[in-house]
Amino acid sequence: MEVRTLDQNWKMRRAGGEEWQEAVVPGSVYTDLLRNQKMEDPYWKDNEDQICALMNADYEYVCTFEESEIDPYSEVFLCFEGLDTAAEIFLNDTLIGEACNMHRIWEFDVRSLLSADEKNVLRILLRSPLKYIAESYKKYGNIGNEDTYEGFMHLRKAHYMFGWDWGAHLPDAGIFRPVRLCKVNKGRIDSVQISQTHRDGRCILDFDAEYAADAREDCSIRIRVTAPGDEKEDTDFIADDQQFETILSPDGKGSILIENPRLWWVNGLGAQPLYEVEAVLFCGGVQADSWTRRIGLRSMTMQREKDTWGESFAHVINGKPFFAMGADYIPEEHLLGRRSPEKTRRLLEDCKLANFNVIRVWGGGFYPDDWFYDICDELGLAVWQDFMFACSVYELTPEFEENITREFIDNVKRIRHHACLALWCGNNEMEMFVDQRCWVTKPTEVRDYLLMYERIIPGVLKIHDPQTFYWPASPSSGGSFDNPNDPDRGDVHYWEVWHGNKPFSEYRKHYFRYASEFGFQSFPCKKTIETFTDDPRDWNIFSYVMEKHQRNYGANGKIMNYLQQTYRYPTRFQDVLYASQLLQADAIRYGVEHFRRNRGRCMGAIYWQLNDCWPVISWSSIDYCGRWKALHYYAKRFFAPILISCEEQSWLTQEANMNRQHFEFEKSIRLNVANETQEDRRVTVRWNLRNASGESLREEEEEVLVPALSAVWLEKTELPEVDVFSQYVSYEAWIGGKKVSEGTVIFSYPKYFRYEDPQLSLETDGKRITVTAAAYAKSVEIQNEAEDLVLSDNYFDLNGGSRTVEILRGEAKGLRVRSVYDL
Ligand code: BMA
Repeated sequence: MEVRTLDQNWKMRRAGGEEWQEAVVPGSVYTDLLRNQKMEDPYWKDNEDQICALMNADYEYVCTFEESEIDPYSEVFLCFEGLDTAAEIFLNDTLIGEACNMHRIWEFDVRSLLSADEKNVLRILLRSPLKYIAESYKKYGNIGNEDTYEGFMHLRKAHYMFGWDWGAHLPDAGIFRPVRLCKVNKGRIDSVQISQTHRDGRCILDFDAEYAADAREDCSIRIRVTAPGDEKEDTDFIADDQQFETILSPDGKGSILIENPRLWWVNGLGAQPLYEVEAVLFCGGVQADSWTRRIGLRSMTMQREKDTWGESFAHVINGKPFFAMGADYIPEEHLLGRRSPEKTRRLLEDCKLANFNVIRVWGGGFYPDDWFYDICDELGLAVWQDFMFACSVYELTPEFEENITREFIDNVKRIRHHACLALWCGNNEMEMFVDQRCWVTKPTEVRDYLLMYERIIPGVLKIHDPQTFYWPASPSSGGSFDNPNDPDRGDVHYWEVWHGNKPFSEYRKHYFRYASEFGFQSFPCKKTIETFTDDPRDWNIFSYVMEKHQRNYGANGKIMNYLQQTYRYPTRFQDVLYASQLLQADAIRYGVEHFRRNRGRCMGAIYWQLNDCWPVISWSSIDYCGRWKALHYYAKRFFAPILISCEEQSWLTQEANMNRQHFEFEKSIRLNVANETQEDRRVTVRWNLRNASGESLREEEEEVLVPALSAVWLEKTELPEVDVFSQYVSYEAWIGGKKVSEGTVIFSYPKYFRYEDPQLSLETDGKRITVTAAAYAKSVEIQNEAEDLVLSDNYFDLNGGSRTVEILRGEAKGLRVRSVYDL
């Protein structure tokens, strides 16, 4: 098949308008308007409102192209890999088709319409998404979350584009993925399904090719699998460029046996070797088409076994259950034309830097681009993939069913071969949602739910991807409204901390099997705020602009409420931002360390949320501009392969009220070392009781054997005499003379602790920065003028003395440093 990408000679305009603008395809209406200066920056102050209104109009795109060679081809079609969303497509003034689902791949036969003599004109009319959902709302009503425009669920367009509790109302539209002109010569490979069987150190690859040919009897498909080149760190490797070949049977089936396969592992458990699979279709001895993908040799599923607590829920790779460490991923942009592989790579590399091994693609966005999965394959990030349904009830009309079934097939076929694909999940929070609505729910709502997520999707997967684990919803306990958010089975979304206003010590009261959502908000840093307002009067968290960029109603006040529980009242805007980030980081650390200490019972900590799609106040650990919040550095530490953590009993954990009779609370520590690697580790655990200057008052040391993939508790130590205002405990884990993990713990609230002035100072040679403290310094932040530094570590505690960190990104210009002492 000959494929030509139509990415030149595009223009666009508001439908029926006079003036044509230059357009970039793939891209989007908003990015074209912005580039042509027909629109203001949608993220600036409250520009969003007027920019949203632009989507009350229809837009048209036109492309002219020449195509002289048509006759020799048996089939010629146009393939749209992503059309957002309601569109009519015309070629040379003839309507060739309509599209109404941004998640689908659309193909239209155009052989008879193409002209070989004259220029061809391709015209795409994009219908207003706002009008579309308003009309559907009139017809079907609305059952869904209130942050999003009415009727959003009736259009197969990423829901967040119509608003979310972290998303603006910016329903961009456009041709957001490539348009291709495809000419078939005798035959075409649609796709190849590859299944793997691992037994006795061998891997059998089974192939099932879907292909079309003018004369099947003259055709054959050759499969060639090429092993990856040698990598220094992998000593098991046998030979360079090993190749395996087979010819498929006429019905497209065949197998290859790979002895000594180099297994693909998630980050932290091993390497990510990727094998190339190439299928070539020969028709009449001539190459007619080819299809190439990269795969990883591995088995990956979920373990669900009855046990003393209920039923386990854990990822298993190559037979090894592992603890899931990561975050929930939302779309990276509101302006779809601004997506790029480079941005995604940087975000995902930052996940790897923070020791992630899993990422959950949340169901209210769109199925990510191919490059997302390619990068996850390379980095060893296992993907929990939701189907795109979230927080609403859908009308399962026959047309809707047909539309979503095509969507499932397109995406399953597009994504299934990826090594990183850990599981498919039916939807986000729908089972819980319908379950909670039981008393108002129409019987059809329950029926449609069951049809969509427990019949239609499993039916598609049975045919197109039977090897990947399917989970009906997130959260779920296995489906059919059987207590979907059960803490003892399946995955849990836990929101009592934050939405329920419970203190973050509350995490320790729960022992979920797999927490797939729990989160805490913070403000982004000042430079990111300056991307949406430069007016100093807005630099107050209760200003109109700051509340416009906060989509969880009233939540800037919620941050303040949590802040008063922990820190002293920060009077400067800059300090509020810093304190809010520490609060968020500590909240999530509290949860994750507790979950990892209880490894075995709990097997996953996926926090809400990784990223942002515009500059906003949210639960993200990396903001829209790519800047790391304190949480991302904390994640790097609390997701470390070897983690030492402390379950302390303190004033904070017991929420003791000092103004009541019998004001007393336990003061103790209980250390734990978690080992999320495949090797047993001999760990030296050291802890010190220290005064506020950082001087040691008591030192204890212990050797502990921490078996691979386990967490080991040390004995509890009571510290009844500790002065909660001026003494603290530091703890460290050492392996072979190297400190691998550490932390500190106090026994009151940070706001009551009498920090001494650590007189922090910095030195740098441009590549590294050394920070020195004269006393105990908590959550030391090093920042540059541009606030875009990425360091090997930041927001860490110092027991006095110095620490040198590496600069991974950004320039050591205008450096400054602060710690909790400064609040
Ligand atoms: C969960 C998610 C999102 C939401 C987040 C924060 O429920 O599934 O829908 O943005 O919480 O409220």
